Amino acid sequence: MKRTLKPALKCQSCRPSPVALLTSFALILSCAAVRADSPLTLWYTHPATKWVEALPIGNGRLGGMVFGGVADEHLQFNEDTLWTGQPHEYQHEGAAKYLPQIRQLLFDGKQKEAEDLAMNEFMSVPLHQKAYQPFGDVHLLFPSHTNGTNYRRELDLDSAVAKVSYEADGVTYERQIFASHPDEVIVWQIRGSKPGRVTFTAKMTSPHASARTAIRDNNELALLGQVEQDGVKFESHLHVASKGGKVTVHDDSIMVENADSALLTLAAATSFKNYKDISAEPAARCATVMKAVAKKGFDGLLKAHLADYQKLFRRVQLDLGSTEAGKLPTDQRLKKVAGEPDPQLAALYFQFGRYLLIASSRPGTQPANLQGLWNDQLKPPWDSKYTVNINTEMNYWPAEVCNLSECHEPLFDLIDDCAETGHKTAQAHYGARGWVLHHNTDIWRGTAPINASNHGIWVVGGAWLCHHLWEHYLFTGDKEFLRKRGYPAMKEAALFFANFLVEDPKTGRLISGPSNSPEQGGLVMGPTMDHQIIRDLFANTAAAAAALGVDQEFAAHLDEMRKRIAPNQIGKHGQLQEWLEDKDDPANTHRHCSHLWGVYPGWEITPRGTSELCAAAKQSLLFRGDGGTGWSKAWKINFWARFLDGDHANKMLTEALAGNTFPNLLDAHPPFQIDGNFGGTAGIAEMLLQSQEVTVQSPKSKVQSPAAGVRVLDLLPALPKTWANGSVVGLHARGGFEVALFWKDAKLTRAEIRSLLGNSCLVRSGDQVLELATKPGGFYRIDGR
Ligand code: FUC
Repeated sequence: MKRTLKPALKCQSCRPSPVALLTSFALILSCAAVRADSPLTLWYTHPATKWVEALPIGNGRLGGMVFGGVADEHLQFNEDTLWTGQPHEYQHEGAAKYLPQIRQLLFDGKQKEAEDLAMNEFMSVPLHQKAYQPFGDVHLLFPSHTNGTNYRRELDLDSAVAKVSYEADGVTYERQIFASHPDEVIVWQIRGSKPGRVTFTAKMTSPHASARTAIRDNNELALLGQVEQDGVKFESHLHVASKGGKVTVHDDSIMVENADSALLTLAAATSFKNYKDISAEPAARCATVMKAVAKKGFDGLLKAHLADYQKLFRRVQLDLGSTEAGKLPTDQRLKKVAGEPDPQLAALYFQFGRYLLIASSRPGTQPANLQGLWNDQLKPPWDSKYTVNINTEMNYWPAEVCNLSECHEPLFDLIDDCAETGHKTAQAHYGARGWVLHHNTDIWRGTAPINASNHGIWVVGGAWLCHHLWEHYLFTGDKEFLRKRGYPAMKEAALFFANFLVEDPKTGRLISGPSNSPEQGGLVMGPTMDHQIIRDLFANTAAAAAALGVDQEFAAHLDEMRKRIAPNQIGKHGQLQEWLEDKDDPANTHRHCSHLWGVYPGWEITPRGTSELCAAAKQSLLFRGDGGTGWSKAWKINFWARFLDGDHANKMLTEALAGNTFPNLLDAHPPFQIDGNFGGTAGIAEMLLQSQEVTVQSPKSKVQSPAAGVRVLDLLPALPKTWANGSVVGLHARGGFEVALFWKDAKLTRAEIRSLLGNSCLVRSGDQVLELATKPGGFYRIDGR
């Protein structure tokens, strides 16, 4: 049965849209108390016994993991600028001298010799980058609370407040904790149901050998140290105020006796100013923060926190129905998901990803690293740094589509920094203009190739990050951003590749190299992924130049070069070739599927526009299989969504939940790595709304470059059978649209589209299309039948 879509409401800019009404409704509610129970709550009937069971809180810069112990409550905390090392330039001066030789060895089929030469002469100095660090721990000791009953521990995503409650000695105790972005502190309230029964000792410790505590005044204790000699200094202040009772500060602890309630505020700071300067005074930074919050009290702090957080979080609502399993504690529910569909858990997981992005990435903070900003180890896995051959980018996949555009900003700051350091690397390693970033960076913004030549020499990290600059512009239409930040970095990255690409002696095509297809097949010339990313960079840079009315000749040059880059090829197994040569191993089930970049996050391979290549890409994914780490499965959700196969996307999501998720819903690579959470959230959005395609004239015309033409909004493109009824409100689409969708029995019943920029769009639902000319602020309602 065909469905008709027709505009039921024409543009009425004076008429408030339901989307706008929802926003004001959210604002009205923003001061309400924390809800006791909701589908947006992670909850448990016992304290965390391991770090990966504790509940994460964060304000973008400070992060905490709340264990919820009864007699020993533990908060492990982080600050996002605490790293090993100090300002340092990593480029290997003189490396460029060896570039022609490395390339020639590769052209001659001497890979081992090329890798050896590169390992000796071409790598970062030093060979490895630095590590993100834990900061400290706060323990609240309640020695008499040995028998806690009626225990509950929860994290409410709607308020970003974690809560622990239990009964002991005839008193109900309740602790609430949150990380406030506006006030820059972690706030903790401890209450007892009877007066005078709150008695505990707060202790501060840190895994750093240099750390010590110091009394600041009658209510405040400091924890301070330095990561390494000449390294980053750190300090945190813990302030305790009580209602009733007595507070005394000792050398390493604060005692609260017989109070009605206690309010703890924790500030933390380091000496890091920027990647070139670590001369700040952490003590002064903490003191400033503490002074500003001194008189606010718990209610004042909570009110400011809710107003700030809910303004972001409540922009998007997702309802996939309720399930029986939804009545269970989160850890028990996770155990069931493999055998019993739980769409409501998918909705919770989706919102948890949005929560984590708000908690780990705010304007002015560091971007989310491999663990967001949560880390308890001095030597975390992969140093908890920024791996840019998938992981860092995946962290930001949900930012625009899930209506958290501001949370994208820290990534743009990182790009600005890497464009500076990467300029030096481009010169030292390639004798090239522009900037280059290899497969990792750290807080010192290293851009040179690290670890080993077989995978460290991968040249398109910066180019991939530039895709995010263009995406930000496509979603927001922010020309000022494009002019001042997006285009300059894109242009310089494109300049690098305009210098770097070489002619393949066999085909005469332009190819990238030396480089590699991440973690597959070692150092090579011409990996498919590189070419997809460079084509994307060239196309987007040329489109940006056109949008800004600048650099016409340069843009034309990029267009010319783009057409000469080695194309995607279909190999003998019907697969999309990972390399120039047809040498893919169909039995390879490795987690990396890099040559499918052009399917997602790129868009040069689409089911409707390039169907043969798309079939080959799908074949490649089928060969790789459904296994993998958390991030790998998350990427596969997005691939299958782009292949318009909702059931397979949901299979990947379910397997990620069942096999790659810790009890606290954080991604289990394993070990914990946050990218899978963000990739999963983006994947769920991708199943419900896609907007990567642009058509030029009629709906039947082939998909062209997304730089110009009419944006296609694909509604419910990959809805799984088990999500038959539901709604989503507040997703964003490229071209500047806010979208709400409602469906029943797997059929779209209503779509509401708010045009933010006044662009036209083509709305597609199944095989039905409708062209919509919009005005800025216009609201359009479409009924599906
Ligand atoms: C690469 C991946 C791993 C992990 C690490 C940070 O080594 O293959 O799975 O994500 O980066």
